[in-house]
Amino acid sequence: MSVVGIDVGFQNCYIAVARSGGIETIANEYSDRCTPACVSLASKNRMIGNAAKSQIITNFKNTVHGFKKFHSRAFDDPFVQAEKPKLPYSLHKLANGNTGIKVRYLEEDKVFTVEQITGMLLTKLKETSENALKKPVVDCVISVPSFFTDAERRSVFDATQIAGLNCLRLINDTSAVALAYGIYKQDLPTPEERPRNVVFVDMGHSSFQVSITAFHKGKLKVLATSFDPYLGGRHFDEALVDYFCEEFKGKYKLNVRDNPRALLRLYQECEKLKKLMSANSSDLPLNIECFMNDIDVSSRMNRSHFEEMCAQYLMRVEIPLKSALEQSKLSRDDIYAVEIVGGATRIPAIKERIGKFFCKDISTTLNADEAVARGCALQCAILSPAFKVREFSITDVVPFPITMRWKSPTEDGLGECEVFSKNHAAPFSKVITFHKREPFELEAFYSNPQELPYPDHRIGCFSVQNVVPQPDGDSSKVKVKVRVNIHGIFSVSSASLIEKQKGEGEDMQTDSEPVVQNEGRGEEQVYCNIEQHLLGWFNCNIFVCVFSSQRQMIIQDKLVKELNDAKNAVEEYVYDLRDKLCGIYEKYVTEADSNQLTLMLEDTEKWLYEDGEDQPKQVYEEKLDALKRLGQPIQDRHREHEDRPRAFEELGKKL
Ligand code: ATP
Ligand code: K
Ligand code: MG
Repeated sequence: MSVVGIDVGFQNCYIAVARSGGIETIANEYSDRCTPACVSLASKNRMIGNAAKSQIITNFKNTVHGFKKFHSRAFDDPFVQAEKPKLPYSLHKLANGNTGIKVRYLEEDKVFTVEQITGMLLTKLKETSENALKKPVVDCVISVPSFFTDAERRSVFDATQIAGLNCLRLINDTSAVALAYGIYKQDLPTPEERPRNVVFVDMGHSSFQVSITAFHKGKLKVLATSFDPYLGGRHFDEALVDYFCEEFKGKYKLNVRDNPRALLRLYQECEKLKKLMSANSSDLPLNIECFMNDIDVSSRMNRSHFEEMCAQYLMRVEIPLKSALEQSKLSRDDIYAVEIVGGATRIPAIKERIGKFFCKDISTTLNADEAVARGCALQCAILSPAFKVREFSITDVVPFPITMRWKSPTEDGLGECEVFSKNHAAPFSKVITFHKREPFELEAFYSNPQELPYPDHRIGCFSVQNVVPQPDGDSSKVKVKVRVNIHGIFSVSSASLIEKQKGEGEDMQTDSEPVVQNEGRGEEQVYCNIEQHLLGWFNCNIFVCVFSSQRQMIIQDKLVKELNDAKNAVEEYVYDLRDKLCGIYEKYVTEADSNQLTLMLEDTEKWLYEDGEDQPKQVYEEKLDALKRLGQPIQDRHREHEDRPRAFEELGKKL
């Protein structure tokens, strides 16, 4: 069984695997440990990761990136509408109102759901881990931002299923980092001692997350999380892009925003420039050749000017830090360390602000890019029965308080109560006791819509069925179990009718306020059915369809790859044999044969660029066989000759 952790970033994905030697971050076929969150659809196949990233400019309409925030978002959502004009590819409103992605694939216009696109990305990451582990990968742990709501988490979870993964846990980015920090620490306080409180800060490409976590030996407890879901490295790129667009309008009369290719190139160059400025405070050049309308553009930028331009973003760094500290009820002196991860924390002005706020030198003991993936792999190792690893328990928090409202058709007793408060421990189950004579409806929603980064505060409706009065006409006691599960997703996990015990007190009969308890003791009970309607939940029929199309796409990609390999094999053979004919093979072939073969190789090369450009696989294989029939005897003669002295030598040794 596999033990794999995947950090699915807005821009960058990392995979870590557990092996007997420990946790290891693995590289893809480009020897790159980072796989871009990018999917490119083409006329014959899909490209995913690095191959897709190289298509961003050439095939910009069909190369999808920056889609992580579209999970389960309505097309009409203001965030989606604000992103739309900035994207090189098209968005499309799906039948259920959600955001879909429209591309041209296999010579057809196609609309994919975000789950499908993320599913494609995960398929690639799965394949990369299978290549590294040399065995099938199914079990995994995947990271999500701590501010992801139920709908977003379920959407990511669906994507894992599309990719054929069994996600043991969706873990919050900062909790994965906390685990990666804590599990190897030998000197954590004992249960009697005061905890070690550590702040974890992660600023990635799209968002900013903070958590404060208390460590004891063998366990960690998240005390508070806070975030700015709309502050990340991309906003700093954008500030530069805005600046240069404006400058080039005056200086070169160029309207960069009208040219998607030029705009994409400018984004890439600005990101490079931003990274250079992190290491260098002097004036740096920006040069782009043949940028637009055959014009070369150039300009300069330095760190202090950049910081001025980004003042509005830098100002926002402190807000989540302050919020986390307040929620944790700790003082700055209680903080043992501030650990930062995520690419954008490399910006000096950001680092500085974090350090200043906590009056502390910040620590960078964790690998800023790989800590999330490593934490995911560690969590997977802990959850997997197939792997032995030190036990380490994680208590996470509920980021947004959850309220339930209930009503029944005829009985009165409409009411509501907050079942999970902010920063309540998670995963966690609670039992709510109702007194009912008939089936009733429960509605779950986030208590404070204004604090949600996600625009819909509904979670779902659950109707509790099979509820009947007691034989004596009294209302029945119905125990409903609600849960924030290991993925951070709310659910009504069961409901049961409690058989009235003889001699039980009458005080239980009223339909007053329900009692909320933590999960407890066993009683005689009959389970009720629960019918649920969740916000933004995939329906099963769609799933079947998506599964089979995902399989077809994988087969199609494989066919295209085999075809390309067959074609490349012919090309390689041609070059290889041609070189050797005038080199090492020269002595083993007559001049006439050599000339004939050279002509044939030339013809084949020409053919590859003309009629042979686009042939079925079999044609390339036959071509290669035909060449080998002539080339092989020469190669054999050469090898025989080479082997002869060696054979004599061996013989000599034996004698
Ligand atoms: P998210 O966590 O928002 O989903 P992500 O995990 O893909 O995104 P990371 O890989 O942590 O993001 O960080 C990528 C960001 O970090 C990009 O904006 C990138 O430009 C930025 N970055 C990387 N190195 C540097 C550097 N040296 N200086 C400044 N920014 C950097
Ligand atoms: K990442
Ligand atoms: Mg990240």
